[in-house]
Amino acid sequence: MLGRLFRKPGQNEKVPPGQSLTERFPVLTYGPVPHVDAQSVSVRVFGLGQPRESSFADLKAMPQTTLTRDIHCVTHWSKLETEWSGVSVPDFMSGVELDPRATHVLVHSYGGYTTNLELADFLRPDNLLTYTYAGQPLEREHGGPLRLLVPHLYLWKSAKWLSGFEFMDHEQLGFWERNGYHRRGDPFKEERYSDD
Ligand SMILES: Nc1nc2c(c(=O)[nH]1)N[C@H]1C(S)=C(S)[C@@H](COP(=O)(O)O)O[C@H]1N2
Ligand SMILES: [Mo]
Repeated sequence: MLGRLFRKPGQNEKVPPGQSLTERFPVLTYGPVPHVDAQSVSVRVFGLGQPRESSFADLKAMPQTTLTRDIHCVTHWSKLETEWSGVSVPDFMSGVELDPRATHVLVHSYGGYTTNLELADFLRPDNLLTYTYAGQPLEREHGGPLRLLVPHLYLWKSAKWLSGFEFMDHEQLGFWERNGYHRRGDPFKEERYSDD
């Protein structure tokens, strides 16, 4: 409610504070873009969870979900109503037995990128292992063939070129979180940097 009072006239309430809308889809990648082909992609579950490896074909055989969600990048752009398809994290995890001590996950990507999530932020039906953007196969620079989408947090949590989920009983910071970004990254709370 306070947000409403302080919002600039005409500002869309779907746009978090400090963000501007873009129609474009900027690419933000640290380091080189890895080459991953759909035939060899594999998503590993390891750490405090029953080990499992899922191929692209395995993912296609799971229930499929299409979602339209707003995305928010910490570099101040937001894009409304983007459409993604793939497997929701709860559907992906329905066959995985987690150790009851697991409280956090470290998401891994081909190329070495990582990002951390609390289990409650991970196990949401809005989170997708996604390979289709706007009805088209996900472009390589946007994480194709497979990326994670975590639309309720800043986009650095949406790991491109997804390779695995490592479950842990403590928080281990990922790449950007070790380099000054906030451990959680809620755009509506402006959790941009670790001292926010
Ligand atoms: N593997 C990997 N995933 C990544 C990144 C990266 O550098 N490597 N950058 C993150 C950041 S900081 C952002 S803002 C988004 C950008 O996604 P986009 O390039 O599709 O816009 O991807 C996130 N996922
Ligand atoms: Mo980012």
